[in-house]
Amino acid sequence: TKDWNGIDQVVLRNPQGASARVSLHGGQVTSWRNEHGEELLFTSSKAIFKPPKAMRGGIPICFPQFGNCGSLEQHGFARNKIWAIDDSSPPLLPNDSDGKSFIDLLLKPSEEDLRCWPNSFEFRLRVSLATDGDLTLTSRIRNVNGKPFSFSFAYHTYLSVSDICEVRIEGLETVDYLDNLCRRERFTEQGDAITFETELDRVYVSSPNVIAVLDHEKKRTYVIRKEGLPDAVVWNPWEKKSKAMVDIGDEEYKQMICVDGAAIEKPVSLKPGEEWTGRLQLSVVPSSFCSEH
Ligand code: TA6
Repeated sequence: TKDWNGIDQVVLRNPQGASARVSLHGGQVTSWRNEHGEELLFTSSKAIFKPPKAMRGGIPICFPQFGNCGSLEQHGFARNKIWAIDDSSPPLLPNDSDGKSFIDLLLKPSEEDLRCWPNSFEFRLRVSLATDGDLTLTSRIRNVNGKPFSFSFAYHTYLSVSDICEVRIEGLETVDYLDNLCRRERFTEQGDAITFETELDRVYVSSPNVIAVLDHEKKRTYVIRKEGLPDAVVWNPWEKKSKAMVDIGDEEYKQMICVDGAAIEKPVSLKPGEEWTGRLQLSVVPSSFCSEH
């Protein structure tokens, strides 16, 4: 199918009727639906579908830089580039394609990219949809015999929630975080779970590899499993920041939460020929809420 400006999208389906859509623009997952056709990722109603900007929502890929702490544009250039379908990549792991429908995408630096980031990389992304509806993104980034280079990375994942005020995040208790709202100063999470009543923009460092995002109203929990991604970004812009952003509705912050598997605090360094793998697996499970939640 075609996406917002005629750029190809690949639709993955499983036998139960779950689906996912991946755009060649940015290698961005733009939709993930369960077998009932319910959309599980947030997409802004005011998203701007105009290259090279990334669409606000889904899962933009932040590479080779997270945020604007570097010389590149915010979150790096990978999400603003047109990727190619890669039908040459060998299967990542034998169990990766068991019963899963998947697509392999490839990004290599253009002349323009090499001017602003002179490193010879190959970025292979596999997006797969399992028979149980789980969505898995596997990134393999290789240094193709250039000089050593480092990068930071995030799967900038916009989860769809009913009401941010009824969302709890479990799994990051007592984890240190860098607070983007106060000069990335380091704090330690004290709470028993993260709840939301104002803008929150944090990088939880060396975080556990399983994080749960509970949506009270929908009585369901997103389970995020990550490998090779030591950090977790948690972000909600809240009202004031949303009003300042053209590509999100003033009230839509209530229906989204970003929880990103990431490698930020310690950038990944690759010597010539070395390869890094970062994997994110998203599941949705019914959550039985006890009364006190
Ligand atoms: O921590 C997430 C973050 O860096 C926020 O500060 C905010 O800028 C968000 O990413 C969205 O960035 P974007 O460039 O997609 O608008």
